Parts: sequence; structure tokens; C-alpha cells
Amino acid sequence: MQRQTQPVTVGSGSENDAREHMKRPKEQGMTPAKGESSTKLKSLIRKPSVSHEATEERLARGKAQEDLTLPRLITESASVKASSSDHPDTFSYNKFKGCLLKPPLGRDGGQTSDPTTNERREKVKEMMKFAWDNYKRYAWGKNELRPLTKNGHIGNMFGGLRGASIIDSLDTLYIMGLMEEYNDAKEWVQTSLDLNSNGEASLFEVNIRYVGGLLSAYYLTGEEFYKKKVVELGEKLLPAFNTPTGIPRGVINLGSGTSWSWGWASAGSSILAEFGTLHLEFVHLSELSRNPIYTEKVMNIRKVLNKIEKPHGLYPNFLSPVSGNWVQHHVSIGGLGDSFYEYLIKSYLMSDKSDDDAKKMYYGALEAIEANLVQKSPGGLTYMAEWRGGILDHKMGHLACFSGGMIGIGADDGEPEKRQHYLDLAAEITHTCHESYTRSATKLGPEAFRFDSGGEATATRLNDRYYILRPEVIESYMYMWRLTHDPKYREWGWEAVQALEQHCRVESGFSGIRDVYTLTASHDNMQQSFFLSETLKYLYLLFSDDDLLSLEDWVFNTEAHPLPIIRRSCLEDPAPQDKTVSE
Ligand code: DMJ
Repeated sequence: MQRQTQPVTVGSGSENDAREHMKRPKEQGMTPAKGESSTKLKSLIRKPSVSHEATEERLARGKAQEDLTLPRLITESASVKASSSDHPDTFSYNKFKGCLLKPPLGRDGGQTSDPTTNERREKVKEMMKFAWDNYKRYAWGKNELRPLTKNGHIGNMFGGLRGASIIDSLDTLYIMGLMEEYNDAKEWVQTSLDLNSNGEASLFEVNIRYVGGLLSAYYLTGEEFYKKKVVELGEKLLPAFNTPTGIPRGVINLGSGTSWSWGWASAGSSILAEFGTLHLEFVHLSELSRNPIYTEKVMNIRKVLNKIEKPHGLYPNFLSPVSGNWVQHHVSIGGLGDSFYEYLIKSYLMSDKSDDDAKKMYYGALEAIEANLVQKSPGGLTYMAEWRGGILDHKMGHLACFSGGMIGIGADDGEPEKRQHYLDLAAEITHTCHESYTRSATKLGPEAFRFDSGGEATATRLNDRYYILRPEVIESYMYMWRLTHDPKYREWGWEAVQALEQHCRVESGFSGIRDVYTLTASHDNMQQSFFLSETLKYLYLLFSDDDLLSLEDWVFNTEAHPLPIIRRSCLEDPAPQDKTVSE
């Protein structure tokens, strides 16, 4: 990432400090796209339930279908999948109409039979409660907590939307059984989440945090107001797609619908990881709103990407939304590229392995990445380098460490040899990312580590030494644990818990640190909302049984918000009348 032109913490294009760099169109000398008028969507109202228990019971018994004119909410576990003898050859999301799923959460809330694992899980729950209580006390309704100065941070990444930490926490609180806290969060969404903001927002960030968070809250609880809110918000994002190619711009004014590209992105380009990280949420928006427009928008992105020539089969990070051509040849599995790849394989998985296009694109991209980016260091560590027009930069960002988990869940069960190959690659990358943690004094990993100048898996540049409570390494531990049950992943997760407690926990919350290589802590005074949504959720799942948010039933969006897999049976029978309901 070029520091002089874009913020250091840019993850998938725009997070964190990026918000401070958002520029208005006239400052960029760009003509904003006129927002298309928003579509009035039919709201589908069902009686809201009042408590977690009541909702669970109602859902478990299939009583959610009180009004048969409304979409059906079906509780179906992987083990009671309806048989699918004649699923369609050509995959089409539009056929999903009329079939919503609410898979089970897991028995006993995912508690394991191992006392040590349970203690560890309780510890993570305590960390969540501590982070949440301090947010509530000092920053309620703001986007994030500033734990040192004990106040809230708003920033301008979410276009005037507030409560990012609340939206990002809903599902984590819910699965941890922190019901008092969850109910406070829920009440805030009902009474205070104001979507009528007029600010400039990152399309990507609003989508992964707000749309993703509200969708998950809806699917987990069945509370109807989440659905209304998320559909209302989804409508406000549509004008960003009003470009000559249909590739959305990165920034949108949620009030006027005008949109423009990031000031730091080359020549008015859109960012691969931003426009490529909408698919999962938009398919569910179509599902909930009964409006195919969301799915059409993201399918069109695919079409554009499929048409365009790819250098060595690789997808560069910058694309012009006007011409549909690549603007630069920088390729990265870390920031600016990362979650595009993640959403390809997860689109396939979320479609109950029906979306063959997504699978093809994912494997095509992964093969090109393996051929061009994957490297082995002299010390035997496998890593993903970055590619700049054919020249390798031997650097791996913390963000790129999600790829261990991604390659793991993408290891196809069709061909045993291929599967083993990808599982091995996933394990090697996760091992390298763990090394980036163990080689620091704090046992937390730097923002980026390098494999040059004699160093391996360590940050050799001063400005790469910070850690902002990011989840990616722990995310890969969680997936690798689920896939292999190798106890080392739980041990590595526990090492991270201890390091977080020792170096990031302060009197009033958790904070990032400026240098993972020194024990004299310098805190950055920010409790990122993704710490609540991702880091702590993945840790909690790591110390839970596999049936808590089973990977057979759910996919996690890139902010760790679980979305249900849409079963093939939904394609075959758009309005099933007599599905067996079972938890
Ligand atoms: C999160 O917002 C998401 O995981 C995103 O895809 C990348 N960056 C952050 C966490 O580091």
C-alpha cells in the first residue's frame, strides 16, 4: 500500500483511517454519478417476537409461518436436508424466491465437553462483555470506543450512520448468550438506528458491517424489524451502481445517492475488494425483499469481470467503472484484493454448491495466485507475495492471513488429491501467519511482514509494526480447527487471547498497539468494531463445538456475520409447504 496516497490501515480498500481521507467529488475533480431513483420495496411485516427464548422456541417449532402469505422461515439443519434429485444445471439466484432458511445454532450453545476449552471460551466471553460494557458506558451510539480517552469515535466511513459497534456486536452477543447486552443492542437498533443520514459512506464498509450485521441478526433471531431496516438500507446503496459498466463506485452519499471514487484510487477507479465484496449480502437482500435487483447488480459485476482479460489469469486491484478496464496491474491477496476471492468461494458455498460460475472463477483465480504469488522462503515458510506488473513484492499483510481459512474451506471435496493439496497450502499459510505472531515480543502480529533483507515473517519497516486488533490470523485458526481438529490451532488461539489480554486490554476496553516488537505499550486508543464482530467471535467459535454456527449451514461474511446457506431444495420448491423442522 502506498502510504503517500492512501491510508496505512486500508484493508479491503477503505477501512479505518481511510474514513479520514474521504474526499468530495469536487475535491477530486470528478463528476459524481447521478443517483438513480430508489425502488420502493414492499415491506413484509410479521409480528415481532419479544424475547430471545420466545423467538427461538417459535422458530424451532416452525411457528414463524403464522402468515402463510409471507416468506416462509424454515429451520433446517444440514442433517435434515431435503433430497435434491434434479437440481438445475444452470444456476440462477432468481429462483430462490419464497424460501428463507434459519439453520440451527448448535446444541448447548456450542459448549464443549472439555473443561479447559470451556474455561477458555468463558474467558473470551468475558472479554466481549468487558469490551461491550466499556463501549456502552463511554461511547454508546457512536461508531467505536476510544478506550484511553474514554469517549466515542464517529469518523466518516459510514456516511453519518451511527452505532457501528452495536450493529457489529449483535450476533456475537447473541451467540455468546449475553442476552441483557443483546437486548440493549436490539433496542438501540429499534429506536435509534437512523438510516436517513445524508453523509458520504464507503459502500463496502456499510455493506459488510451494517447490511451484514442486520442480516445476521435477522436470520439468527427472526425479528422482523431487522429485515425492514436492512432492506431500507439496501435500497440506499443501489445508486452507487449507476455507472456505465454497472461496477459501483466506492463512496456514496446515502441521502442524495450521488457516488464517486476514492480520492486515493488511481484515475477514478473502483477497488476489487470493494465491488467484489457485495455478493453474499446482496443475494440475501434479494431474498428478503423479493426484489431481484440486488442479485442482478452483483451478477453484472461478475459478467464484467468474466469478459475482461486478466494478466496471467490474475485480477488486478483497480478497475475503471467507466471503461471496465484495469487501471493498474497491482495484485494482492491482502488489502485491496482480499475479500473478492473470499466472496467467490463463499458465493459457491452459500449457494449449497450450486453456483458453478463462482467456483470456476475462484479456482481460476487461485491457480493464477499459486502460479504467480505463492512463494517459499529460504526458512521454509509459505507466503503470498504481492505482484506489481510482474514484479514480486515479498510482503504479506496481516489482512492476507485470512487466506489460510479461505483456502481451507475452498478445498473441494470432489477430488481427494486436490483437496489435500489445498488443505496443505491452507495449513502452511496459517503456520506462516502464526510465525508472524510468535516472532514478535508481544506475540501479536504486525500489519505487514516481509521476506526480504534477511528477515522472515517480520516487519522490517517501522510503519508496518502496528496491530489494530485485526482478526485474520485468528480467523484462519478457527477454520483450520474446524477442518482438521488439530489441537495446535486452539493452542495458537489461546496464545492470542493471552497476548490481547496482556498488551491490548486497558482500563476501559481494548486498544490497538503501535509496535508489536516492543513491550513498552503504546496504545492507539481505538477499539475497532471488527474486534467485537470478528476477532472475539472467531475466538469464541474456536473454543466451541463445531455445531455452533456449523459450516454446513452458514457462511460468514467478511466481517464475520453469519449468513445461512441457501439450500438447493429452495431452488426446486420455491414455497415448500411441509418441510420437517428440527434442531
Ligand atoms: C474487516 O472489516 C473485514 O474483515 C475486512 O474484510 C478486512 N478488514 C477488517 C478487519 O481487519
